[in-house]
Amino acid sequence: ERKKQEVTEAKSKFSIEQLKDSEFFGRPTFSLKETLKSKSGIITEFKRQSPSKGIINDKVSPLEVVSEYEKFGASAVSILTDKDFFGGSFDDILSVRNRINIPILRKDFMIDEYQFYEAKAIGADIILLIAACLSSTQVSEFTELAHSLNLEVLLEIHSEEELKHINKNVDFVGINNRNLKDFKVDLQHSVELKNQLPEDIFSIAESGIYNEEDFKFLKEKGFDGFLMGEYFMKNENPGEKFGEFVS
Ligand code: IGP
Repeated sequence: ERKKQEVTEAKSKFSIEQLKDSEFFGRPTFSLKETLKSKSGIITEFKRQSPSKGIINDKVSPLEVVSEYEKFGASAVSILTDKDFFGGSFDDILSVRNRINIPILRKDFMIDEYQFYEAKAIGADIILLIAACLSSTQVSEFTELAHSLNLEVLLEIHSEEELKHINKNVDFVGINNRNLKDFKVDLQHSVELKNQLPEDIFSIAESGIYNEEDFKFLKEKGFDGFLMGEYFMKNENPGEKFGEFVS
């Protein structure tokens, strides 16, 4: 509901035609399918705050953090654009787009076609679809729209029920280790879900990876990628922390 209102307000400011005229709209995008294999496999996140943790880090700028993430081998960076829950903004992506050469995931709650044009206009390469917020029809329609804009699609699931939302067109399936209702993290549950995925689809383990053991465990279980935010962001220098993690 809150998101719907936000989108309605945004639409009244810029039309889709205006978004199409923006500087980044026609740029060639970067592909996470490529960088997942050629780099660390980790999608590092820039996140100032979250509903479960409150303020995580409000002292660092997106540019200083994501440049270091890139330098130490991130396959992509995830940047929150949701303001109310996560303290993010479009500027967080706009201010770094021209400065890094790896894919950017626009992390937000996608509920309306308009947001895909926005994502493209601010310079994103990948968008997130959260199965829990969408119908199967919406997932396939939004996937088609994203692809028509050269955006890759990460579909996030958390339950067995949501496996039904997967269609062969989505580029990556993310399994959220954190339950968005009670914020509990359960890696074992994610592994069980992963074992039920179609074999040829890229799998990303998301959230609650707080140490090397968690990471190794998930890697051994065959995940192709890993989305990590807080573990790095809670440090004074998140980029450096990531550098230590991968070294
Ligand atoms: C990162 P963490 O626990 O490493 O900070 O998690 C990322 O997975 C998490 O921010 C996330 C998220 C989401 C945020 C996963 N899915 C959906 C907002 C909406």
